[in-house]
Amino acid sequence: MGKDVGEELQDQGFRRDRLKGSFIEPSYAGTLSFFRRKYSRDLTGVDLAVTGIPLDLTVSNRPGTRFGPEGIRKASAQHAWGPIWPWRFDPFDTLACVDYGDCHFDWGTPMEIPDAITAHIAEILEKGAATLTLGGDHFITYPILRAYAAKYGPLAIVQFDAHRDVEEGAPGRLDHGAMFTYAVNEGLVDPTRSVQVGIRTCFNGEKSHGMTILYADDVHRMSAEDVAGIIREKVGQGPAYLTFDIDCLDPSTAPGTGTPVPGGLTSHQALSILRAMKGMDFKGMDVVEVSPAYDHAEMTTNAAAIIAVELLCLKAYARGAKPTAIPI
Ligand SMILES: [Mn+2]
Repeated sequence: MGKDVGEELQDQGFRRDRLKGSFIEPSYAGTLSFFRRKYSRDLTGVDLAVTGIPLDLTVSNRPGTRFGPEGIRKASAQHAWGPIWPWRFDPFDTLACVDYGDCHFDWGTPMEIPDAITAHIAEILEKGAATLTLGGDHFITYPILRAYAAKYGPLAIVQFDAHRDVEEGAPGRLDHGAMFTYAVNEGLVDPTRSVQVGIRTCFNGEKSHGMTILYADDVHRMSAEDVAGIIREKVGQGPAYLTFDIDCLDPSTAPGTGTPVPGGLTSHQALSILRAMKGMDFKGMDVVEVSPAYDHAEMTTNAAAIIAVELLCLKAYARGAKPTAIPI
């Protein structure tokens, strides 16, 4: 558990004076930054910036994901107290991390939004920090990948999702069901090294541009270690990006999303797979499609906050974080 450093560090969202470590602050009070990180645009010494992209203009069904970043930040407060179970370390002891705030764009000029997102992520990458992005609908991953591919070349994507998001569409359309077709066609994604996990829709035949598809039924029959083993083998050693659409989880676990599909993963399944992937180091990550208006009892924002911090545990582990000997 993090140390209670007293009143002087409450409202850590703007008062904390160090980039690392976790300190106790009431979960119901204070500035609701992501896991009580400092809100800052200063990336000096920062390993990873968390940023929100409050977009819901590209959805095919229910909107509301513009409230996703706010919801995930609020839910994260109750978990921001130190070592994460069962990793037994605090990822923020290893990763210098800030909450970079949100990407801003004009909702009245939607066709300009993709470039605004790419520029927002590129300005973070240029300063040497990685990103964990809170969506926003899933379209945001495409302009994010543009920024990442400009720096690293084509990336493998590991996509947790109910949908494959590979519909055909005229380039330039804003569509959260087609953007991985655009990303593959533009050479941002290496499909032969990419894996889609938890899929349970297939409108576009069986094609996923050569990506490996692990349907939800397969995942339910497999162990977490076997799923992680396939991901690890396919991705290999090249640069990789992880995108987690919260609708990969079953609606009984995560109802607060725009296009829910029954038959998905439990939180335990998803977290077990992520934990079995330890050792993999993703260049960037996102958690998308959280739509708080359809949530109940904050169960979806809560799941998203934990998935987000476990993604940071993956990154911290790859950077040498070690489990504490102290029981937690
Ligand atoms: Mn989806």
